[in-house]
Amino acid sequence: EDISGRHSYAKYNNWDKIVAWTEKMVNKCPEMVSRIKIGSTVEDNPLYVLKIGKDERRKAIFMDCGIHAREWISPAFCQWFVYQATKSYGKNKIMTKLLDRMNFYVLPVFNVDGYIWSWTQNRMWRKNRSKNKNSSCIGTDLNRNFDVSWNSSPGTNNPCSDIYRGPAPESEKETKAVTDFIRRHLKSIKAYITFHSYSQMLLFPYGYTTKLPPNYEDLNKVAKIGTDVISTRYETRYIYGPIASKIYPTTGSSLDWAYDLGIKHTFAFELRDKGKFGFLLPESLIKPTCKETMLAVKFIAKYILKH
Ligand code: ING
Ligand code: ZN
Repeated sequence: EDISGRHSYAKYNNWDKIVAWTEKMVNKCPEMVSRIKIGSTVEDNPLYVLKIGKDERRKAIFMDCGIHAREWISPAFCQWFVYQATKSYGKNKIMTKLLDRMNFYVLPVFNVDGYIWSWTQNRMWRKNRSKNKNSSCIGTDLNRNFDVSWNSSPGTNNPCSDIYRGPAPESEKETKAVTDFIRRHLKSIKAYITFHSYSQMLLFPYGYTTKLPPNYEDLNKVAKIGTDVISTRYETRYIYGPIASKIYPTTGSSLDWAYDLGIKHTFAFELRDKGKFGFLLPESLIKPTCKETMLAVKFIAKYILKH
């Protein structure tokens, strides 16, 4: 990988560049962007959330990217989102209205240690980098580590598995930092959106049961329109629906956890593509992917503002 050169929205940026970028965004737009350190990782890297918005407003949306190390398009989207939001404030009517009335909390890289590992040692790494007792295998899958039906899936208790749930719910510093932050801001957070790749799907609860969530009709409608909106730009086809039936059953995911905590609108994007390049999505596809995804995120935000 090319680790020289400047930060670019059309390239994948390593962790050092992303940290420098967070500082740059704050310095460029101090009245609109602030950086909150919500915790640190196993390897003592900082976990930064960028807060975008004018001040403590009634509503907020929490978004995270890069919970899985190898899904590089995901942090790329969070960076794009922050850039577009700040750039179009005062120019684009919808974005101006959104930022005047709500805050976005954006965690551009959730799994920082894993992300660094995927740049330096193993491009296909997924989990975090914590050591496991009685095993030489490394890492917990942060998206199986949340306190929701954590116990119920035997397939996730092997430390050598890519979907290892960890020794206890919220055992991982990264998970704990995020859940503590969300709990502290629960009154304002009206939507939770998490970005993965790949498969081109817009998913919502549940993963741990095939039961439908109470506001299924609502979530389904938003997801349907969201995927329609995505297709308007480059005709990219997304499917939508509950995790358990559209992709596979999962326990301990951030999406179900946030939903059961009381955030009634929670969505997971599986960004491009459908497997041709998979996790190795070429840099030439970063901008198109971000642009079409932005349309859906804006739609969801508008919906949250109205309801
Ligand atoms: N897929 C997700 C995974 O953790 C997912 C799917 C998303 C499950 C949201 C539950 C909640 O398996 C990838 N590609 O990581
Ligand atoms: Zn993922």
